[in-house]
Amino acid sequence: MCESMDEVTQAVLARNDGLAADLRDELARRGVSVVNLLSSPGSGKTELLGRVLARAVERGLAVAALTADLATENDAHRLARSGAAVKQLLTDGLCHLEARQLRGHVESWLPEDTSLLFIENVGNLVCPASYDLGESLRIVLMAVTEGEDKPLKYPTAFGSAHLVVLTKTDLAGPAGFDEAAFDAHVGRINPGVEVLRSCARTGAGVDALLERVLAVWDGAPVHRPPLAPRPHTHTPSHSHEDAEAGLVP
Ligand SMILES: Nc1nc2c(ncn2[C@@H]2O[C@H](COP(=O)(O)OP(=O)(O)OP(=O)(O)O)[C@@H](O)[C@H]2O)c(=O)[nH]1
Ligand SMILES: [Mg+2]
Repeated sequence: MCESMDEVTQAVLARNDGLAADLRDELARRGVSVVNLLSSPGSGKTELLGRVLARAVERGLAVAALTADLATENDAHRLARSGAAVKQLLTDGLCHLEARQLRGHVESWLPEDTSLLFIENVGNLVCPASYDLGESLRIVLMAVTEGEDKPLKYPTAFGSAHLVVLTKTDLAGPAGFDEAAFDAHVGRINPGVEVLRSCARTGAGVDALLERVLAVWDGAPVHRPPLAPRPHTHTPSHSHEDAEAGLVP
């Protein structure tokens, strides 16, 4: 039977949802909370996460981080300076992480005593938004230099966030960033979601972010919108080469 591209995509996403649900159960059994960080490339995920991990290590918390990249191990080297357990996950060109990629690392690498696992997703505000990774908290970051209209342009990502973090606030003035418009846009896409402000250069917002994550870990209620509808139709687990070769209908 010849399936349409949309049917193939829906099947891949449904399979990922099933694996993510299993992973969530397994992580809960081990007492691990997962925080999934999503943003476009260069928004400051690694810089901010490095600071959050360092604070967590100072406080004696058992934290770990998996960072995903298409091609380099740069971010793992940066994050490892925090003293936390860190691993690079290479996606070999795939634009997002899937639950199946995570499962092996959770089984083979994640230190037994880990309480909090941070995942830095591939820098991309489109594809990663459609993939549940079994996370307890999904954080979507955006830098002031990206423009206040981005929540409206990327509704799947912003609509599925449990928490939004505005980064690089030191550059808000030079960038002419309109904070009121940004807040209004976030509120339109994801009513009631909390927005934190941060600046990795000064450390502003680092403690607030860690407290927010720890509150969820302690079972505090979090604003949890359902995952937004998935307009994204890019074929996920099949490679572009497969599609080009006509292997995917
Ligand atoms: N001025 C300023 N620059 C920052 C801040 N946070 C990060 N940067 C810079 O922004 C650039 C990108 O930061 P990264 O942390 O690598 O961004 P990323 O989101 O991890 O990027 P990818 O992993 O490639 O998606 C780097 O040059 C950082 O030094 C900040 O708060 N203020
Ligand atoms: Mg990074």
